[in-house]
Amino acid sequence: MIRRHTLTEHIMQEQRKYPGASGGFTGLLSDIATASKIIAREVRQAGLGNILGAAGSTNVSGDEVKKLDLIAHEIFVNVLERTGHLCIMASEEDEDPITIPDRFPAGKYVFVFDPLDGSSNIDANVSVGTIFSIFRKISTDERGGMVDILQPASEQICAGYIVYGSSTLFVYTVGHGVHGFTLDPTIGEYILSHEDIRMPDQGQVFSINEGNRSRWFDYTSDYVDWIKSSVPDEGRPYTARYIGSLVADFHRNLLYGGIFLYPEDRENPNGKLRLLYEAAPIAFLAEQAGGLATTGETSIRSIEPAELHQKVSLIVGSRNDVLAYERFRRGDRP
Ligand code: P6P
Repeated sequence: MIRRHTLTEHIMQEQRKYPGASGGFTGLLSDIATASKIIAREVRQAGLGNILGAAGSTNVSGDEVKKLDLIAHEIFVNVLERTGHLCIMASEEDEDPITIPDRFPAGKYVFVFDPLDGSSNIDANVSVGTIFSIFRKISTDERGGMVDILQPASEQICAGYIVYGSSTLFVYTVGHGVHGFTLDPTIGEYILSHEDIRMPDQGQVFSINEGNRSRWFDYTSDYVDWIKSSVPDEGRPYTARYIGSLVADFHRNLLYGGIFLYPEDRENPNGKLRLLYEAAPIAFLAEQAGGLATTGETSIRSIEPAELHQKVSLIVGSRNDVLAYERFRRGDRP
């Protein structure tokens, strides 16, 4: 039997590259993996309990909150607040930063996350996912504060997502490539299944919600019309794929190549997606896999957030595809 790397072994191997490492970061990633396994169980059984459907509330961004959103949020907070690796957290599901209770030790890392992205798809059993970023604490305060959260996307030391789909996949980067691990539920371990993922320089898939067309600026409409008539070198035209779950749409394009676009429009001048816990981690992963992630004008990873739930336009995917959109954005036409 060929025994494959587990996520834990992979993290320990990464840790050995830093002789002075205390093991705290390794512990944090293991905690994230533990929380994700619990969430995977809840997502798998969602149709059986009464946790489908709306929780009767909306989050700070005005999105309807589903019960599983809250469950996933609470699982991450409960698992991560007590192990002494974090100084503070921030979640899509909480308007304010989440402090580490005094009864637990504080650590040197910051955890920013979207506990269950794509939740509007939950009731239809479509893939959803967790997206996360990790920063180092930069303040002198033991318990951390907003200054530790509002760091430039370029300061991320780790980014990743877990996609709860036909299988549960943990994908992460610490700046040495992008690696994917599939959960083997029979042993409760994530097993290396996608080592050093590389995004093709050009894809044949474009992902955008064409239901928003009436709101688009001309450069976006012109780009979409062009991409629909465009035939890449392989001679097959681009195909449209849009799941409405960022993690699922991005993961497909990461493996196959392609472009995902959620640009600014007349109603959303800053786009819809949130910088800190959606666009920034996805951008780190895309760049580590050889792709690009921009607003259409500037690199996502160059942006310094001004507020916790700040929105940003996101154009992410294969290098040549993103560059083509940027040409339309600045007024060039092929
Ligand atoms: P729309 C899910 O709510 C989300 O934040 C992302 O996962 C997804 O890419 C996007 O919004 C979908 O938005 O407006 O197309 O439904």
